[in-house]
Amino acid sequence: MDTRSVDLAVQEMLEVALQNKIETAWDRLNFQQPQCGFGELGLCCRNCTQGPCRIDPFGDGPRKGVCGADADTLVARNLARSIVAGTASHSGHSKHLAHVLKKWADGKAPDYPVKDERKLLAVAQRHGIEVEGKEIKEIARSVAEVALEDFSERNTPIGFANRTVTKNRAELWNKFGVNPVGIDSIIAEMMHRTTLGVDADANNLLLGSIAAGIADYAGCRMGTDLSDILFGTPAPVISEMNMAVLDPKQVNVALHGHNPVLSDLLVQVSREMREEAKMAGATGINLVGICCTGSEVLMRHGVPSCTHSVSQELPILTGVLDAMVVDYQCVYPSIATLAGCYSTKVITTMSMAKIPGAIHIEIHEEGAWAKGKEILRLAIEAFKERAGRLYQIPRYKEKVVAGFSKEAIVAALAKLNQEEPLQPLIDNIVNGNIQGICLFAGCNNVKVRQDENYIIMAKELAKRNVLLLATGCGAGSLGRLGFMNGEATKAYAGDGMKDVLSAIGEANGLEGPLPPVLHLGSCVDNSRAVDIAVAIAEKLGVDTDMLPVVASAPEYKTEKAFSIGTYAVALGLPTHLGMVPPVAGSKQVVKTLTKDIREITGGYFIVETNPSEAAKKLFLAIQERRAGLGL
Ligand code: BF8
Repeated sequence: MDTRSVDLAVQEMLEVALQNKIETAWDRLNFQQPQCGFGELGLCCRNCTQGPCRIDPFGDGPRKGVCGADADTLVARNLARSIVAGTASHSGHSKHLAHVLKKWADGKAPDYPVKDERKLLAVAQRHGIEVEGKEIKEIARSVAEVALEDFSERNTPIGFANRTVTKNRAELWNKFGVNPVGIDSIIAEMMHRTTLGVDADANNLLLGSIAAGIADYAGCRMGTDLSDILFGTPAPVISEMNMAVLDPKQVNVALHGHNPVLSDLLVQVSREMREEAKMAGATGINLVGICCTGSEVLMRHGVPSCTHSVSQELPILTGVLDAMVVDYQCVYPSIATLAGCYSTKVITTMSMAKIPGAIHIEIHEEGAWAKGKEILRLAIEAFKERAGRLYQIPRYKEKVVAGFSKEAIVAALAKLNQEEPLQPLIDNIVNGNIQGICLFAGCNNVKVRQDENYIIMAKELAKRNVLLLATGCGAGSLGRLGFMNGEATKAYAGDGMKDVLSAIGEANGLEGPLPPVLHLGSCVDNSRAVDIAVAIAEKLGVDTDMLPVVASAPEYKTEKAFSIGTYAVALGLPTHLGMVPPVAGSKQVVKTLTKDIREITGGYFIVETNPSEAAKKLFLAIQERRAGLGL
């Protein structure tokens, strides 16, 4: 058994790496052994130059850092900084989108017109913006300004968080003093609080972290809303996933990173460049996705996804990838080194995200189209260079149905009940055909056999009639391994859920049932899951902590995953982590996160590294919630 990945395409390419002595993330993990035990427990502090300080978890050595901070303070402070970094990433992404929207409204970004006016109006009205008799550009400017206002400190809590959750939830956040007044302001405050000699109270630091998590939710929600406005709200689309989506006869371009500002534009530009590619001897331009940018263009354009997260280096090894175009986040710098062995061009595009060895072509909203052409021309040149060279493309790929925005789900349900679209879903939760909902979020992590936790948990939960939602690389895992099509429903869903998904499929004129795992999009699109949960809660007249809804990050790795998990808990969800987070050095922090926090938000963390056990624990949490609702 290959202990590195379940994915056969990844296994095949890792063999190629071995034969050609090419180093991958898996090799580098080995080179790192043994990894620092203090770091793994959260017991290392580098926050001042009297350190680095380490605390002995066994109690024989030092119990305090030079300043006197104990294990609880260190662990809570380190965790807080991770969550804040995640919040800064998601909200940086959404701030970028707000600037694009504003520039378009001001006539400075003609390549970025509003594509979904209906969503623009809906978001505007949600934020109390007058829309009657106003031009689209004027409304767009107001929405962008309202979004940008959410970053700085004001007298009111963040709109993109507070206007999109239940009223009760927002009040509860106020009551416990965890409702931040600005995204950037809580990021700055938490950086301040975690420097030497500020906040030493672990629980207080954790409450601050919850506030940062709520700001992260606002950033994600803003990212989703503004992307939908600019590039269109996703609707169901059929595509494919895994490395066989690469085509040796075409110019293959991988879009990697997170922000659709670049990738969506390249999808459009590529249509114009097809003839140029043909003149170079290619049959066309084949765009494929990697990671969350891949999900963005899959959801809106059906661009197939090639691979995800820890296996991002491997498409280069096929020998047919002509360019990898990246924006930011989760892009391993190793790709530029690796590409040096092939004809692949790695192209960085953002001033804040350069990689030594890559070609840098900076994209700004002004003149973006021309830059997009320049990038694709480089890919066409690389295609010419690889003529006659050997290649090896794994033959694996799976059909996926993606594009499940909340709007798309409601539209599909409306075919069963036009007046009350959510009612059929609620009826089936009440009668038990659907026991509950589990959101799979997060990454792959090279420390876990890639995709294994997702697959085991998805099978266990689907057979127990739990409807699965997925985002980010979690959606990638489940898509690449065949969980996102109607056949998967027949293979894995329990009878009750099978009936429901078949009825929805039939009512919508599909050839089969909906998939058992609905692809909601990229990681910022975890906000779509919140949107669905809030809609159900409001329909039932309860808060989100009463719902049989749980979240899981079976193979997470990034700081962004910490912040998403934190906002899931802030919303009241039992939230599973499939890897032990670096908090085990503090009993107090562990207790607060897994038990005491429940008294405040209703949510809590479940840490379980065994995927079958994790599925059982989540199912139990769902049963507890059902009992609470009298179901
Ligand atoms: O934001 S799931 S490895 S790609 S962090 Fe990154 Fe994790 Fe993938 Fe997208 Ni999300």
